[in-house]
Amino acid sequence: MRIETVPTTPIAGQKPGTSGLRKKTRVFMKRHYLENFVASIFAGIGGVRGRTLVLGGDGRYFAKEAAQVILRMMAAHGVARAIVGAGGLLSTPAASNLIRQRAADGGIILSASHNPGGPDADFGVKFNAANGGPAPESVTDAIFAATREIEEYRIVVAEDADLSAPGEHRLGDMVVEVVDPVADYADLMETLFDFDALRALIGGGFRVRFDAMHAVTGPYAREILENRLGAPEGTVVNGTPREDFGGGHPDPNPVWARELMDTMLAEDAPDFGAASDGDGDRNMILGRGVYVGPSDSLAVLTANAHLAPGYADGLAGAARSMPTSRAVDRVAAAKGIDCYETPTGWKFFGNLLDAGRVTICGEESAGTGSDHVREKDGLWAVLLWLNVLAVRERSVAEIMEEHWARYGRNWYSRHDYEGVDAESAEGLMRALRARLPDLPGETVAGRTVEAADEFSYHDPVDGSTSSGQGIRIVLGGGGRIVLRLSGTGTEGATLRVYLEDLQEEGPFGGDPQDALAGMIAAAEGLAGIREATGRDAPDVAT
Ligand code: G16
Repeated sequence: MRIETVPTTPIAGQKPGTSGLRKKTRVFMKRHYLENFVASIFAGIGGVRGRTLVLGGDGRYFAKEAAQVILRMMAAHGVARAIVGAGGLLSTPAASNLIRQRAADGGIILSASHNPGGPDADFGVKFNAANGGPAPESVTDAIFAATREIEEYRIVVAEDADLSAPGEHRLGDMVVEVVDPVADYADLMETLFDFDALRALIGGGFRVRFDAMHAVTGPYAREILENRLGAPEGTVVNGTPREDFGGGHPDPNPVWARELMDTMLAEDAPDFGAASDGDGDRNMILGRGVYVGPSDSLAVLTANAHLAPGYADGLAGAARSMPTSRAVDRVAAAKGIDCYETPTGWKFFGNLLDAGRVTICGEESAGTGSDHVREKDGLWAVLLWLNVLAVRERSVAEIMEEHWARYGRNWYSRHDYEGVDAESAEGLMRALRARLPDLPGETVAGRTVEAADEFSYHDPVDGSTSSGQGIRIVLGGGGRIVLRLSGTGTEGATLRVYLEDLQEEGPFGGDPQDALAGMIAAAEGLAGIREATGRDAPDVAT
């Protein structure tokens, strides 16, 4: 085996964001770009000699080439065994599961999640630690530090490894173990949910539609929903992973999963609809004629999880990211369990899950998950919903009505302003930050400001502090406005404005944009969004 040592120099801007390093695909394809970052991961985790690492991803454009480069670098840096999903595929939750099941030292996932794929779209690389979860900030900081000092990397000179089917090969001294990407994950799901009840539900004529958005979840959904649960062929649509996700935006929300929305809002709609994103960790839930927002979904699942066998003993606690609505807090309070508020980013749930403080976690960005892996998990959320529906024998719409009647409705919407000039976006945040001390007591859009601060998280498990995690303004009557800049965009800045308001008495129907009109006006009044972004309306409102 010939190992080449390639001299290189640091490349600016390789700082991992909310979820790994995401850049334009053409940036990743530049000379040394991928290699520098991968060698920096190896350095940042203290070297990889003798270690076992998992490798996979959502199969987007450039992933095949990148996987071969990474395998050659793993071999050259002394990795003992690489466990790779056949075809280079592994959904993010399946990768997390594999790392845990095989007691690997971590894994590299090639994905830019819900961002589009293709030569002119986005690519990403993230590292997950031995617990199966996204690397914590201490590790991503070490990786970033390594990117700024790198002088060389090593790579073996070899033919491409055959990743087409399960089997074992050698690349120099390293074993390349190619595994079925679906089987272990599907087996895990069978341990958590009542598959007999689900088979009976579906066999009884309950109609399901799952939109895989041409992304990685297709093979997983087909195996679980169609093969193991007996749903008719065609239940899973857009189920073949494509390098460019069929030219779409694999983001399961009412805007990007319009086709599914239209199907579910039509008269002859199926009973249950769901979608997942590029790498299979996000989910969207719908019933006939009803869309369940991610924050509400987290609250409903927290209230009902005990109905599934894997959670029959109850939940240790719940956690949500700060911008996620406080609907789950109301459920946790009623159940008498702790509810933690963490910064945006699944990595912040890891310590709470590892310490057994929480069982369920979720985010407004369409992520829900539990302690079964250390990532959010799209199909898991779908199966838990189905399990709840099977036990409760209610429609999705009825479950939502009953939930709101009991806990009240936390109206919620997120407004995104994408590709905004970074300096203007930062200027808006700076100006608002400066006003925070004076805001409490002021009246905005008819409501009194009760509290205003910039969120700082003190991890109760490892004692670390993460500051600058978004501005939150709490208004009387259950209103709240949160503003932060996204950490997953690849162009300019994305300003996210999260709007929430509480209604305690029914009727609960209506359009969230109408119910939140007061909050929307208050946000504009406080932050001057139109002027700073140059936009009259958000690019995406979900
Ligand atoms: C990632 C993170 C999530 C986060 C989301 C949005 O999701 O894993 O924890 O909520 O990005 O982050 P931001 O608001 O900074 O763009 P994914 O599905 O893209 O990996």
